[in-house]
Amino acid sequence: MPANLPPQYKEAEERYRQAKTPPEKILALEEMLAIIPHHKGTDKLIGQLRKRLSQHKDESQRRSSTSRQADPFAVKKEGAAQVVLVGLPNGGKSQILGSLTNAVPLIADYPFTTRAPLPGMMKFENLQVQIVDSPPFMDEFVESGLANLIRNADALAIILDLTEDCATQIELILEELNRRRIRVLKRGEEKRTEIGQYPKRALLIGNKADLKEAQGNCRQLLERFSRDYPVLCVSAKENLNLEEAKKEIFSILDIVRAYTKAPGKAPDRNDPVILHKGSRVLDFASQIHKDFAQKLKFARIWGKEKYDGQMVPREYILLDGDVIELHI
Ligand SMILES: Nc1nc2c(ncn2[C@@H]2O[C@H](COP(=O)(O)OP(=O)(O)OP(=O)(O)O)[C@@H](O)[C@H]2O)c(=O)[nH]1
Ligand SMILES: [Mg+2]
Repeated sequence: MPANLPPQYKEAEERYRQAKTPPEKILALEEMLAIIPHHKGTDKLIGQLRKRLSQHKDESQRRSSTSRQADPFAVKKEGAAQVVLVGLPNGGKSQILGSLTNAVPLIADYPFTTRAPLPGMMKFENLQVQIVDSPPFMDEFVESGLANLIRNADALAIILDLTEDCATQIELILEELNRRRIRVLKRGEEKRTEIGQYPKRALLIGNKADLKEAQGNCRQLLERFSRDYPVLCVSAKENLNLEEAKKEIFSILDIVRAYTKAPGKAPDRNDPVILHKGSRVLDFASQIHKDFAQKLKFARIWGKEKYDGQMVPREYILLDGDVIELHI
């Protein structure tokens, strides 16, 4: 075996050794092939890896025609919402996942590092939001899986590399999304459901703001795009502006948090009822108990726009932070 293989190669090799299913083995082998330096000393090894890869692909195809494999791109939702990170190779998606959540992704300075989605949980105030790192666009191997992952997401964070022109990246990414019938909504645009279309809210995040060459691009990004989309510049590596990013992620989720309260007692602020923006007292009641909406006589509210304890009708539309006392 050639001695001068980079440590990332060894890590990928270890993942390959531990892989249990053909898709996992394929992903690890693809990683190894992407990392391995090409020179005379590695020709033979590359040949062996390629052969093994094609054997696993054959095996995987044979298996999937007989039994259903667990799809690595089907990420089970957890927490209040699922936000998928999308972008071009090397923008820092994995670094952002690593900085915002408890997940430990592979981060590296070569493109196409990430080959399969990886979820992590981000704490924001009293909520947990699932953030999912994804392989970059332009990776043919992940084509249909990636599209389905994004279509299924509650919202997107589009990660841009501030060391390069952002308008070009945005144009490319939006085009790739449109091609897959995923449309990024502009500020204030309603999320109307249309068959076969996938409208998504998205936050544009310019990353690597710690670098000198990022300054001009960050300014341009904010100037040109903040009218149409929520935008901000961060450094995932140096922890710049990440708290702001969490806030912005929450705000594109169109979520309101409301709290239950028993008469004469204080609400439990650690345990929000999570509802879509536009939900009514009625919807809140039926989340607490399926019979409550029907039985509800009246409700009292403690909130930003009401007097404490004011009675509100069943159709009252909730705001984030409202505390509700249900009377049945
Ligand atoms: N200076 C600086 N470098 C960063 C920052 N975020 C990521 N990087 C570097 O950029 C490179 C790519 O980071 P990744 O997180 O692997 O990028 P990615 O978008 O996941 O890449 P792919 O998986 O290939 O699509 C790595 O060398 C990171 O160390 C940042 O905020 N500042
Ligand atoms: Mg990555």
